[in-house]
This record gives sequence, C-alpha cells and structure tokens, in this order.
Amino acid sequence: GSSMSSITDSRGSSSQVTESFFRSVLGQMETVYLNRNRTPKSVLELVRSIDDEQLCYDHLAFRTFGIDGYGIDSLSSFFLDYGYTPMDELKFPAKKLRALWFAPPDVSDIPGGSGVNGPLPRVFISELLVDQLSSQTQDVIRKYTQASPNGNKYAALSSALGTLTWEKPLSSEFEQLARESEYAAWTLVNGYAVNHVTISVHRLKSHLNKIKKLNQFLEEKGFKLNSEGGVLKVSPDGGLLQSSSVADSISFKFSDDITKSIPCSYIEFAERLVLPQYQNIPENEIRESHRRDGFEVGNADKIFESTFQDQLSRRTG
Ligand code: OOG
Ligand code: NI
Repeated sequence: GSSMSSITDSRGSSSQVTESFFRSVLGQMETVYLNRNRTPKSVLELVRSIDDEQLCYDHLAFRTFGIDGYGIDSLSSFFLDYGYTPMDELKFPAKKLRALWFAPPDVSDIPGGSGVNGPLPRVFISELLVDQLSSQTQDVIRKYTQASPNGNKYAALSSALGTLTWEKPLSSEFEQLARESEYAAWTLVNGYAVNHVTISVHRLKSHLNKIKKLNQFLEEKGFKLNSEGGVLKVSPDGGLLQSSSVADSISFKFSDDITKSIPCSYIEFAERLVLPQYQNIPENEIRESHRRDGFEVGNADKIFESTFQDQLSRRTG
C-alpha cells in the first residue's frame, strides 16, 4: 500500500505504526519460525514448487500465559496499533484456555505479494487460564513471569528475536508443567515465538487449492499430519476446513544444563468456502470477504494438540 497515507481499519481508526515497519516485524517472526522448524520450511518450499503464484497466509497464531499482564493483551497491542480489530472469543474449558482472533485492517495489497508481503493475515492469540491450574504449576509460571515484570511489554520484540523474555527454566519445571498442561510446557520454553502460520488453501492456484488434495499430497510426501479427531477438521456449518502438521522438535538446553528435545512449531492449512448467500457470484469475482470468516472452537480444540506428545510420538501413516 501507499507508505505516505495512514492505514484505516474497519472502525475508521488509523494505524500508529507504518506498514513497512509492521511487515518487517512479521517477516522477522517468520524467519525465526522457518529457521527453527524444518517441516513448515519444507512444506512451504514444496507447495511453492507446485504452485508458484501467490501464497497467502490465512493467519498467524501465538500462545501466552494469562497472568501478570502476560496474556493475550501483551501481544495483541502490537496488532491493535497497526489497526487490527478484536473479533470473537473462543473458550476451551477442558484445556483451561481461551483465545481471541483479530481481523486485519484493509490495506491495499501488494499485487501478487506472498506470505508476510501478501494480504495481511488474521491473528489468533490464546492464553492459558493460569488461575485454574494447580498451585505447583502456578508457582512455576509466576516464578518466571514475576522475575521479569516488564517483559510483557516486549512481546512482539521477543517474537521477532526468537528470545524468551524470562529466564530459561529447569528441566524438572518443564516436566512438571507438561504433566498438567502441554500448552503450559510449550509456552514456558517457546514463549512468544510464532506457534504456526496457516496457508490459505483456497487462494492457491494449482490443484492443491482443495484441502483434501493438499493433505493427500503431503501425506504421500511423508509429512505427518495431526490426526486428532481425524486429519480434516470441519466446522459444523461446513465452511471452515482445517488440518495441520505435527510440531517439529528442537533440542533445548535448560538452566540446569540438561538438554532435551522439546516441541516447537507446526504449520496449518485452512480452506474457507464461499458463504451460501454468495454461491451465485462468478468464480473470478469471489473475494475473501465472500468466504466463511473466523475460527471454530471444535476445530481449534484439536489443532492445539499438534504440539502434544501423543501426536509427536505417533508413527507416520
Ligand atoms: C492454536 C490452535 C487453534 C486454529 O486455527 O483454530 C488454531 C494453537 O495451537 O495455539 O490454530
Ligand atoms: Ni490456526
């Protein structure tokens, strides 16, 4: 878009940071993610080798600790300053999580731009309901958040650098959290790092623009997809179809000098179908706004498990 005019969101408020700065930050977050996670990197390369036109991101996702100012708001402020709009809340009582998603402002897209240079992605940020966990687990989380009481102000910076705002934990603390909440354990060691990027499947131009075809193609190439509740997650209205890889693992050195393999990030795929009221619009006139928007609690509940041990230890096929 034009770098000289300010960006206006759907409510008419203008952005407080420039588009070029905003996109560079997203680009750094993406670089950290691609350097750490082989599967997303090779999936993106593979999809681009078949479909060499525009590759759009549907959304970026992040996890947070809902305590001491470290929750959703700590990271959403960066997106709100760029003109994103808070949309719906999603609740996951069994996992002790809640999430909010944010719609991007209307910016004039760079024609044909891909990834972070393409149409701006939605943003999905979740938080752990820390108050509902055992006192031992709360103590571990508070130990790290309270020792870095201003770290929450630098959430976007932390994500772009790929550095935790708190000290590295002991391996025993990681294990303790993992027993109670794998989400908590993931967040303790990955912090504000991008949890996943999601390929916008319907905006691909090749035959891979149908999620069933894409899933089949990736499984044939040997990629392991999250099978929780079935590989393909479909919203009750039938309009939002999602699938994801299983998270990669990286080796992490804890503060007690013990090195362990920990779950890192994954890649997701989303196909959004044209809404019933727009079925008669010619295909070349269909825009993103004619398609199923938002997220789905039943799909998301299963997608969270892409970083869980049950999925990581599953064998391929
Ligand atoms: C987020 C899982 C949910 C979606 O698109 O519904 C999700 C996570 O794993 O943190 O990504
Ligand atoms: Ni997602």
